[in-house]
Amino acid sequence: MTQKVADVMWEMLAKAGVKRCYGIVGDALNPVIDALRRNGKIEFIHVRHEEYGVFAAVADAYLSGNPVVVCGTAGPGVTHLFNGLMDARKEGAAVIAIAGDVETKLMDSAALEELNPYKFFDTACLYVGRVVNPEQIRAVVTTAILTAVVDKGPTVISMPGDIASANAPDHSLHEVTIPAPSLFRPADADIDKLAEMIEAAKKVAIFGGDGCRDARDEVLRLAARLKAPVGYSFRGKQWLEHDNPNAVGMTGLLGYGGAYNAIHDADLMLLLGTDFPFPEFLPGDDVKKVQIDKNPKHIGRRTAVDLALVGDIKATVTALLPKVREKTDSRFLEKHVAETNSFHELLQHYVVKGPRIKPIRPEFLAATLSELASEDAMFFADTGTACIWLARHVKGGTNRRIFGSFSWASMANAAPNAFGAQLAFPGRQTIALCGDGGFTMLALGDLLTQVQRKTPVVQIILNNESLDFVNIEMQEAGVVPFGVDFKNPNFAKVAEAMGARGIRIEEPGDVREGLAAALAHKDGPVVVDAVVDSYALSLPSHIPFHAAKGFTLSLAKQVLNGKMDSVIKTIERNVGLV
Ligand SMILES: Cc1ncc(C[n+]2csc(CCOP(=O)(O)OP(=O)(O)O)c2C)c(N)n1
Ligand SMILES: [Mg+2]
Repeated sequence: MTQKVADVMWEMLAKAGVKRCYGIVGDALNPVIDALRRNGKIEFIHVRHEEYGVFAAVADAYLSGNPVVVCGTAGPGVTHLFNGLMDARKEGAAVIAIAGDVETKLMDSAALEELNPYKFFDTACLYVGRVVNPEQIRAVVTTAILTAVVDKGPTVISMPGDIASANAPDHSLHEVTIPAPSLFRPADADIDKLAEMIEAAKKVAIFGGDGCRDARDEVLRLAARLKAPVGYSFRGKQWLEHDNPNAVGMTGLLGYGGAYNAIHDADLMLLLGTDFPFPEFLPGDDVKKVQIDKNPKHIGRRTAVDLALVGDIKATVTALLPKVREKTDSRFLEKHVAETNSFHELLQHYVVKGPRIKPIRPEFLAATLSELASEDAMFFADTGTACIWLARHVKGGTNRRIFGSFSWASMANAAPNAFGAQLAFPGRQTIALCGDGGFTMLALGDLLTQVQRKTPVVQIILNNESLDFVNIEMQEAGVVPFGVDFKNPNFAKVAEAMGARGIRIEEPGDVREGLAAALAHKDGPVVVDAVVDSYALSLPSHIPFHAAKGFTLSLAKQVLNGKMDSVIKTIERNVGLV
């Protein structure tokens, strides 16, 4: 049989390493899906909502390193992809969207389900190819694959049904070879400048992000040589925190440890592979700053820098190391590590007292989860308070992974992320810490997908009957919390009715046993309905002035003054929680 355009497309995608396509079928896509079925090398993951499929694909692609395909049919099915593609863009995941398109004879006539893919995807995607002639297929598919993989972000192939089912040109099927990551580092002259700045500084602090992913050893070696405390963004935590004697935690709204003070107290701050988006938590001009990133757009946009170096962290730090001398004075490092240790002790308060506090404290729940999970578990947090508990109470490790919508900050990412990760790494523990708002927004319907596939995903719902993170935000801003409360069903019963395992935990004494049972369940999805305390004060490590001004709660005000211990005492005394 003559190959159709869609046959060529799937064959090229399969040869480039695509193993899964998440999505929903429909009219314009029918010839595309028929070709996928004929091809047989790429598994079709039929989800109930296209957005769920994209969040799954984002985690799948980010964690596996392989490109992953999603699909939606013309118009409405395509628009459902959008939020997930924005997430892929921000989190740096190689996701290729096959967007169904109206037949070419109908284009630009406001036909049913017609959508202009160039206009629509412009904000989210790094490349949009609209195939209106079979001769385009090799060029468009090659560009979509290579751009997604090399530039790490979403691309789109917009495919009208009539073109998908047209005969492919004989010459069109080509293999796309995926290059290994190129070595990319600044010029020697710039590395020399950096070495001079380091030599001139007495106190150097490092702040790292996801760009340190492949450079953990080099960054730790540099930190050890410079006696530099190492702080990190949420995306940098999993690469830089564990087994690192120089680790000082995170700054920002989720912050903990000595990171904030370390970077403010330094003479020189090295920003390594981070686009940390909160300038108010970064020091001003009295601290010199050097930023290194392979993406020049990340440099200098959050804070002014004294030296900008474009290159990947591993290659740059490797070239730098022979040029820097060991620093001998370790007082700066010791001071901020000590501060970090005492902060960790404070964070233990609700963990230690947790077994006796009802409603359940999320700190206790998260810390117990971290303790019980396997050494190669993968954790995903919904945007919301789950991020706070994940950042502060879930311990990383060489083989553990921590992921979420950290840069795009969409709700409802965790369950689909964990689902995609489970498909990429079958049998490995994939744990989603979900908000009840997030779970009911997107994850509930596709629990059926997990049930049908018997996918062993552990979903733990922080059942606080509130959009709690926004509740906290509103109080910070000095406005009366409004529109944040809602009522929930018993999620364990709902899960059981849908065919999943359901576990409800109301008593603090049942937390350990309930979580252990959930983690041991391998025969399909499990939903843990954990009834937790709402407005469990998030206790930021440091709050900038403009947020501080509006704080209305006296407890929160004390936190701003760094008196977390007295906050805990106040809660003990006034609220009688413990
Ligand atoms: C799609 C989307 N809608 C709204 C928001 C704003 N937002 C951020 S966190 C949050 C609350 C999340 O509530 P829930 O999932 O219940 O988690 P909780 O904070 O209560 O643990 C909201 C509404 C968002 N980030 N994304
Ligand atoms: Mg909630």
